[in-house]
Amino acid sequence: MTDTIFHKIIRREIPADVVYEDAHLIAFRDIAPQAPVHVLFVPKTDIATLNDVQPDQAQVIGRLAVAAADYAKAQGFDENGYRIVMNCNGDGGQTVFQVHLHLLAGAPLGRFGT
Ligand code: IU
Repeated sequence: MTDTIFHKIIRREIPADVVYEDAHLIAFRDIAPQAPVHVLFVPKTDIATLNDVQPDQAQVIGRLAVAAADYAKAQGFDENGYRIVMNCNGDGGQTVFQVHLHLLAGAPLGRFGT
């Protein structure tokens, strides 16, 4: 397993603007927000990319999605909407190799793909 900046945030060795944490995951504001609200949901289980998720780890990813939706709902974004994104490897734009989910909200978001 490669130690990443997100592992250091999970261990509270470096600061982050944490908005939610439980036994399974941590959520904190992205340092370079791409929307008015940009929060990262990171599991405490070591998984580098979506490619590495094993069948018995499906719940790890499911928890990220549920936590992101719960946060979005609590912040009042459920009606207008929001986006969740998971980047994978180089072409997907992944830069930190501990799997994570982006929540983007707070404004109409542009289309994406290129
Ligand atoms: P990506 O999906 O791996 O590209 O997302 C990594 C995100 O982590 C990216 O949006 C960075 O701005 C963000 N980030 C951060 O919030 N704090 C950090 O210390 C570092 C990256 I390094």
